[in-house]
Amino acid sequence: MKAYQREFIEFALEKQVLKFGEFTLKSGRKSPYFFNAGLFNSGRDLAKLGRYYAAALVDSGIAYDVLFGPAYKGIPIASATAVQLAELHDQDVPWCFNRKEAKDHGEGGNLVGSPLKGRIMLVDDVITAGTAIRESMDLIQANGAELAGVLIALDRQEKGKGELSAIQEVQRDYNAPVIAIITLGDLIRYLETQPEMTEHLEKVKAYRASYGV
Ligand code: OMP
Repeated sequence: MKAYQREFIEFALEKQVLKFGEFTLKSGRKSPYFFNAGLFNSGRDLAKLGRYYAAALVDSGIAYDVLFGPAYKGIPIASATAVQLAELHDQDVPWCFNRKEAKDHGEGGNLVGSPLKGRIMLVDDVITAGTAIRESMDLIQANGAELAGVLIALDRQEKGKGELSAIQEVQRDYNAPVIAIITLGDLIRYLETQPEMTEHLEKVKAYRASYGV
C-alpha cells in the first residue's frame, strides 16, 4: 500500500466517511462497512479529496482526454480532481458533467463544460453494482466518445449478479481499466495493522468471504 492510500483511509475514518456497523446496500446486502463520500463536506475536505483522486490518476499512467463527473456525486469530485491536477501536477485537463434533466432552452443539451469527446475518464465515488456507470456509458457512447477508464475512491471488490465484480464487468464490457484510490483489500491490510480494530477486521473479512471476488 502506498503512503497516499494509507493517508486516504485515515482521512476517511476521521471524517466518518468510512464507518463500521451494519448497513444495507443498494443491492440489499448487509455490509459491515460503508463509505459515504457525501461526508467530505467542507472546502478543505474537498481539496484533500481532489488531491487523492489526482494522485491515483497520475499514478495509473492511463492516457485520457477529458474528465467526466456524472450527476450528482461525480460533479464535485471531477471538479476537485481537475483543480488538483492543475495545482499539483501542472496538468490542465478539460472536464465536464451532465445534468440529470435535459434543458430545452438556453444552451440546450444535458452536458456542461468541455465537450464529451475522445477518451473519457469517468470519475465517481463508489461502484458496487455498476448501475450508475452503465447510465454514463450510454451518454459517452451517444456522444461518439470512448471510455478511457473509471476513477473511483473505493473498489468494494464484490460480486455482481454472477461471479465477477461490477468493476470486472465494466473492464470486460467496455475494455477500460478501473482505478481506485483504495480497494477492500487495502482496507483489510490497513485494519490488520490496527490492533484496536480487530473486531471490524473479522466482520469485514467474513463479508469478503461471502461476497468478495
Ligand atoms: P452502483 O451504482 O450500483 O454501482 O452503486 C453505487 C452506489 O452505492 C453509490 O453511489 C452509493 O449510493 C451506494 N454505496 C455507497 O455510497 N457506499 C458504499 O460503501 C456502498 C454503496 C452501496 O449501496 O452499494
